[in-house]
Amino acid sequence: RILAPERTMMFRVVYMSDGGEPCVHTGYRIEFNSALGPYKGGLRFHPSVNLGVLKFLGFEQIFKNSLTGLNIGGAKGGANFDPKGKSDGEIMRFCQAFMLELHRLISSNTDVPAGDIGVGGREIGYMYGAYKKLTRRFDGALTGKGLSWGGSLARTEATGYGSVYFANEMLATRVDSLHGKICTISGAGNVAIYTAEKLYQMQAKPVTVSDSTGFIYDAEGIDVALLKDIKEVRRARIKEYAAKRPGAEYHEGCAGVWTVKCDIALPCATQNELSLESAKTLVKNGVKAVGEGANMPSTLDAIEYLQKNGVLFAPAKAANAGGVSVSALEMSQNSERLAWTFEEVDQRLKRIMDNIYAQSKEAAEKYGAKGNLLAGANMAGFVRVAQAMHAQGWV
Ligand code: NDP
Ligand code: 2IT
Repeated sequence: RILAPERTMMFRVVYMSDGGEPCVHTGYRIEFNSALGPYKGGLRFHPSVNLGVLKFLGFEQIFKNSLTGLNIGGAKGGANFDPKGKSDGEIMRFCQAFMLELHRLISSNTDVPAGDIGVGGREIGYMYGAYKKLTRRFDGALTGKGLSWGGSLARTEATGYGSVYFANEMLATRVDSLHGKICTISGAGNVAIYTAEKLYQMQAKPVTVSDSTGFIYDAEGIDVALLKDIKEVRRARIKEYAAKRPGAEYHEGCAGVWTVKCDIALPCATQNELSLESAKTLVKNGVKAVGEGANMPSTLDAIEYLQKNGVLFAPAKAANAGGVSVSALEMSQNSERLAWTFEEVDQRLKRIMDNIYAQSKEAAEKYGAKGNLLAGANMAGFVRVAQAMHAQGWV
């Protein structure tokens, strides 16, 4: 029962390009499991989006959301739309066209989408505006909203910050910490940026970022303000980073990021980006821990190799659960029509991440996989969903 999504929706999305042409895309929403709460999970806009990709993401989301301990079910959606190179007007028209269908499926108590690859604050804004117009409702039907219209402080930072909190907890089991560690990060989007920011706060040094065309190596440490300006303000390619920062190197090819020597590797771009070959290189270079910021970035054989070689491994559904956790905190704030301070949300995020770590560790011990956080996170997440499904009958 848990393997089959409760509901799978596919719909046509047509918007007008700046040249006046109709552009046709496929939109999706997979409402996978509602045992623990309203369907919850992000929307991905990327040319690679198809039913298979969204099903794996939605399936992962069920157990991730369970681990948060909050009342959220699992879902994922998106479209095979490429935001790269599109004008602001084209993005707005696409988001509005997407919501012409999606508004029928969502609301604060049924299904609550958020961002993922290619969907950030700008896209959520355009989608929320269209949702409001179509439904006459100002409710928490989307998370990741702007701060003046129902968004939560610390949602933008949450996934990256949370994955760093998780990594620090994991290192503590070896009486170690992030202090003084050299870290490599892949990706240069939302998760990568706030992973880098939090690493500095923990006295670690991020030295790489990447996008789908290449990677930056900055031995001095990634300049987060410059990275934000390039990615969040100007929406440019990371190649520009090297042009603006003396001493930084740009290399073609994103997989090369794992050849840079580091203590801790944090894949924060996309699925299957860290292969067995990359895992071997990391181990050869003395990596101590790998923390997954992205969803399923490491291939299964890479994970096995890392674990067999004594590398601490933080699995995605546990390590990157900070984003959806703060989304659920945004839903709470919307329900009570109040906004909490940054410190309050951040403290709750830290407590949730510490709890996810503890649950994953304990479940691994309880079910005979001591030290294996991947198995522990899967089992701890599964048990809560399975118990709720049993209690609610065969529906
Ligand atoms: P963004 O769109 O902000 O950034 C994505 C980054 O990953 C970009 O640098 C992009 O490069 C790179 N990337 C995307 N696809 C590929 C690819 N096929 N090969 C190489 N690089 C690629 O997305 P997010 O930072 O939000 O998401 C990153 C990952 O984190 C995803 O796996 C997502 O599912 C996961 N995640 C996100 C959460 C969130 O709250 N946003 C929460 C939990 C997990 P380019 O610009 O060249 O495409
Ligand atoms: O993969 C994920 O957890 C997300 N993209 C965030 C989902 C959410 O609802 O905040």
